Amino acid sequence: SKKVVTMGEIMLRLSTPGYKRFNQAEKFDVTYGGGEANVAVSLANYGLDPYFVSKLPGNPIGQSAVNHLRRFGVNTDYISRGGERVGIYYLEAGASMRPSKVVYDRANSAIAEATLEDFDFDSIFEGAEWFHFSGITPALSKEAAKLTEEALKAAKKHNVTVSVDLNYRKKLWTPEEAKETMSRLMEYVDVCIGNEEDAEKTLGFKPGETDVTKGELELDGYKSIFKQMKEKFNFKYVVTTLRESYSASDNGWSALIYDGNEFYHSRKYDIRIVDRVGGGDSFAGGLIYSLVDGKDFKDALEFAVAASAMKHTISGDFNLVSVDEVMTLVNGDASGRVQ
Ligand code: KDG
Repeated sequence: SKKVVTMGEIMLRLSTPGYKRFNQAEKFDVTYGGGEANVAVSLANYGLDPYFVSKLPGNPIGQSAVNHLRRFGVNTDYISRGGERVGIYYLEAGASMRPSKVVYDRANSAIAEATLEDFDFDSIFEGAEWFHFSGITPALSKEAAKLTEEALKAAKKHNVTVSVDLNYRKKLWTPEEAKETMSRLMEYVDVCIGNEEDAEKTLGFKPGETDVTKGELELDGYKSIFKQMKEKFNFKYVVTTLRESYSASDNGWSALIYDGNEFYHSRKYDIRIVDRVGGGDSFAGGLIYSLVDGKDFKDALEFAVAASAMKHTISGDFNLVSVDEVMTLVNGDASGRVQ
């Protein structure tokens, strides 16, 4: 099956059970997650051969993170072992009008301190079809930004298609820092995924003032941004998910893709949120799987948005759904479809 590579940080995730606030919790639910690791798990579920590139300490917590990835079918051969610590993120699940809270404890994690000697990018990208990274990895440290850039160079040398999820994380860097690094990395990218905030904070794009007529989803704003992005960086596709809240308990979930000629807005789903963490990653996973599989970009978008709609019903960071389950939602009259 097809080799796909993702690179980033996997963290220990400690979440309060039963929607408790941090202050109330007497125990945490334990799992592992991280943007690019989550994408790799999606790809494993769809039958591809995903390799996650990272660094984790040789201690039992690092080993548990590795085991967790293996359990869900991710190849861990390129995870370098060493360093001091596994990053942690604490999650207080939100409900209704109370948003989720995330607290990071990840400074000086093994991957944030990794160096070029930890990886042999030539063998990593040998025979690979696709490389996915996100704006989280280069935000971890100067070394991690350098690593990302070297990985991208090697990927291009091996003719590997590259996708990015811009994933701006305000707790990791400022828009100025993000722009400096991310603009440089965009020259290697074929498929760019990011919402309006990501596009502004990591690349400095805003809708042109005369371009927007306040549509239902402010699609005009996206169209304006996507055109500018395509023009500046010559991406093959520019893509975003669109979240629309229309009542306290329901959310409209859809996506938009631009191929330089045409904008395609997907079907919309009415999602009930069990766990929204990893929703964006499950979207990226669905899109990458479909494009590697040779689907047309509209079908790829429909698969990706259905896959990520399903992720919202699953607790933990990982999207544990199969191609058949996603296709049932795409093809059928499964409940939750709005239009
Ligand atoms: O996309 C999900 C991620 O936000 C979550 O896994 C935590 O990797 C994480 C991050 O850096 O925010």
